[in-house]
Amino acid sequence: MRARHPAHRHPITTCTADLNQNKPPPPASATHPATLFLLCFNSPRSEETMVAITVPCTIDHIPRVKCPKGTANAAVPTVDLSAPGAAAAVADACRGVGFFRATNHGVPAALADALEARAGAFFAMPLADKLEHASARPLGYCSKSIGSNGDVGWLEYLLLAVGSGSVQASSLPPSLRAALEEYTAAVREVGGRVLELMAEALGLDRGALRRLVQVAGSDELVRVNHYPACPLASGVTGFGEHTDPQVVSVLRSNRTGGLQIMLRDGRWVPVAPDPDSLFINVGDSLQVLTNGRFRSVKHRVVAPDAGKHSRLSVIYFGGPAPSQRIAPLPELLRDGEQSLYRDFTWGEYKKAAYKTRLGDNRLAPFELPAAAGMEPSNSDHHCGTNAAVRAPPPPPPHVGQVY
Ligand SMILES: O=C(O)CCC(=O)C(=O)O
Repeated sequence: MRARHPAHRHPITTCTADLNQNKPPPPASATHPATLFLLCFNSPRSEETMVAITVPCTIDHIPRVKCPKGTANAAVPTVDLSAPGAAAAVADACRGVGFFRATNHGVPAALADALEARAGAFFAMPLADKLEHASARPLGYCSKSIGSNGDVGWLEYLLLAVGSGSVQASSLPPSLRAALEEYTAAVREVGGRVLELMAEALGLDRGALRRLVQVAGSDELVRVNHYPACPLASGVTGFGEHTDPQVVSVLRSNRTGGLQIMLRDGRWVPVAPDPDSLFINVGDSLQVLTNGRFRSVKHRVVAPDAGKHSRLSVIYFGGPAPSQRIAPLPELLRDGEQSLYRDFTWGEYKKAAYKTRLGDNRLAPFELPAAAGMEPSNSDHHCGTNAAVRAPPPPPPHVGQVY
């Protein structure tokens, strides 16, 4: 269980605001954040604001991150995917932050714009209509609950399977489904190309990583997140800190910020929104496949404050087939290099991940003693004024020059 600073935690026991309509809460709640109770985004009838959330839950605040101007942007590497040195630049970013901005990715802006418009229209529908798409948990529509272990955030989302390249969303409005399919196919291609660049930089067969996540039966997902402006308080958690368990994630957002990543020294930095770029995350599985050479990145999202535009993000997650063994690729291991992880399959990892909280270090149970000290612990540490800046963890053995 994550340690939470009480000042950053709000028990949620009463519902006062509607996710769609951003109606303000009663003044009493607004002036006494510790008694902000029962956060309710939607009622079954969207025009009403009263709700019933029967299970008590909490929502966190994300402390304000203060970074000198320019520092945040400088912390996020940019890779021009069409440039000759792209493979080396991708690998550098993955060994460092585990995250980068990809430019010249080739996804037409019109596809992203169309999806943004269709998704916006979907999330503007009354809750009752959206809930018609909520029956296939964990897939489908969901409001504010993330996973099944009590994590909540100020968002609603669609989580869909991408089967053999096409989005499994037969019940969605046809225009949204078509926009999602077109966009996802294009972004999936970018994910595949990025995996090829990574493989090239690691000295592997060019298709070695791509084949793991883009084969029949692989576990690919697309998630569309909608974070409305939060009228209850400032700095409310939209999506709590976590790493992505898959191999690779490809994210795009609209012009509303909120995404933050954790650097290797433990500092959090905001990621400036850039709808023209895609953002690539290294996932836990890629960390294991590379025996720690590439590092999965912890990230989180702050919901927009009252009066701001909603944030809309779309993420393609490239995960392997359930039976795929996740272990360091033998071609990467140097003489005498030990695996930092015990073997597992993607199916086992996913099952284990579903039992954890969002912010838990899900790889910890799979780490072998050689990995001890490599992974920053999962305790709270924040950047800026509330930062406890850590020294970078020691590199795993033989990671000096990967390529
Ligand atoms: O909305 C974002 O920018 C990130 C969301 C995220 O981390 C996720 O959906 O896993």
